[in-house]
Amino acid sequence: ELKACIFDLDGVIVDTAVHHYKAWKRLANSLGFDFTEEQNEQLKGVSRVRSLEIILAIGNHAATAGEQEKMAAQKNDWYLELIGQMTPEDILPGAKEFVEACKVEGIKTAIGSASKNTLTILSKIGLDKHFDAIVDGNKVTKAKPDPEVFLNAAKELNVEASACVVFEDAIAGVEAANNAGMRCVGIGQPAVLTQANAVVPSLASITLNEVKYL
Ligand code: B16
Ligand code: MG
Repeated sequence: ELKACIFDLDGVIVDTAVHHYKAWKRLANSLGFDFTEEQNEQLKGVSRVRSLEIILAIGNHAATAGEQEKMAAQKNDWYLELIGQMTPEDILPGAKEFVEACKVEGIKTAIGSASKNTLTILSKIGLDKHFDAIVDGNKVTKAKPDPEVFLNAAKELNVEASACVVFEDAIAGVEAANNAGMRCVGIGQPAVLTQANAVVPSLASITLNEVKYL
């Protein structure tokens, strides 16, 4: 029986990937190397600290722990400038409608995101009051594919894992859902999100009724 839907934020509710990309590219360029949109795919669902490590490896750029901390903070400042421009129009197709349908049917909702900027983004797009629980990068210690973020969300909702469905756009996120013992709807391409129970291009392409029978 379906009791709760847990949504990843970036790539499921809102498309922030382009802003992450611009800020990381600006950092890479400031260090003297380039960072392509294709390479940016590797950062989806990955924490800020781990993203920086990946970028520094791409540029073959060594940095001390202190330097890395400053770089991550600089990237986040640039990222915050970019997401400061976001409005409710940046909500991905079908996302708000799907969350509202959950409410009508008595299905609980939560956000399960790696982002430490979750609350800022949700208030920018006007969805900060729409979820029963918000578990973000400030509340977890282990990154996806560890199931911690989704298990904590289920706990806050007081629902068992087997009654939850996760919505994820990243491979690591789908794995985290599997590791949590939850069903998972992939948002993206079936060839990429092979471990999901179903894959759709956006929340506009699936109904709550279909999710119940996954
Ligand atoms: P921040 P999600 C993830 O969010 C993003 O997909 C990933 O690209 C980003 O590096 C990570 O959040 C951390 O974000 O720098 O804002 O803390 O997909 O788990 O909602
Ligand atoms: Mg995501």
